[in-house]
Amino acid sequence: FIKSPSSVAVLGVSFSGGQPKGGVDEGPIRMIEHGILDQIKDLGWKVDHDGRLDHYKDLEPAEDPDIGILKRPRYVGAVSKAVSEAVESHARQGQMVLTLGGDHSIGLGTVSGSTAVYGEDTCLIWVDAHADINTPDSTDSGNLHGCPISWMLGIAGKVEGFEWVQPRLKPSNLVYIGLRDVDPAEKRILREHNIKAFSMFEVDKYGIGKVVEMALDHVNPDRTKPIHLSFDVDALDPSVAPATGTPVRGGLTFREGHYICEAIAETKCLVALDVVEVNPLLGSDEASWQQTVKIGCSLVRSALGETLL
Ligand code: 6HN
Ligand code: MN
Ligand code: MN
Ligand code: MN
Repeated sequence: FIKSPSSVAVLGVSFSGGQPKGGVDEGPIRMIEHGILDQIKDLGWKVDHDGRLDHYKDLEPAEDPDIGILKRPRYVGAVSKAVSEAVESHARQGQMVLTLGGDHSIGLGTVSGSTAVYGEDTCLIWVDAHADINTPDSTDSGNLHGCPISWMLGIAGKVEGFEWVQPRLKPSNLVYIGLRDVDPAEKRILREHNIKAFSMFEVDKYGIGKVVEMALDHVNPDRTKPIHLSFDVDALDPSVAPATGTPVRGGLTFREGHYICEAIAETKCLVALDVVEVNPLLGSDEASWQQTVKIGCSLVRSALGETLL
């Protein structure tokens, strides 16, 4: 893979079907209005964005009845398939791929696109309050943004809409940072598959510098493999990023969140970045959603090489 690509493709995925709250589909447009495209250009990147936000409305099935308790399974499956194809085609051209979400169900698409190109070397760093590894059988909510990783690992079983998925992610190439709201069934899955996770407990115990170093040592000891970073803004403390659908107290500080992105940028191994779950319709007032949009943009800049000095 190209260690320092010069061009970044930006995908705006205006999708909220993986969870019940409206507004998360407005994350991409608000980040673009805040100037993220020019900010990336100012960092020296060539930006490939066609000005289109993909709502994938044409992929919405006329009827999409629940399967068990799974909500909008065919729509979520079809959108992730389209996202996967888009990410794959940009990555094949040697571009960095930045995906602005949208709810985290689209992570199935972005990561599938990366693994299609980079194969089983692909490392996935999932920064989140949640593990998003429920299977269709284990989910209590039926919200598919809580399930994408189970498909990547091939433990989800057969569900209509997801026949296209090729599970190409090795459990040993996955690492989490920021966890603090993990369902009992998810804890069992993490243990069963020996998946490395740094919860807020480890962040407090070792400090973020050590945690990121240990996370990288686990998935990418020689810093030679391509990294996909999927950043759910609810990993940040709700005082830092309030406008998100499933906030959980006790999260990452502003600096800890940015440090993760800066340290990954420093490896020069980043090939794809997702910033998801920014919901401008949530948050108590105008200032709180604007703050969240702004942080989404600054996380992107940090991951794409903005430094403090
Ligand atoms: N996210 N574990 C819960 C569920 O519904 O399965 C929460 C999932 C949250 C997902 O924030 O991307
Ligand atoms: Mn394009
Ligand atoms: Mn998530
Ligand atoms: Mn989350």
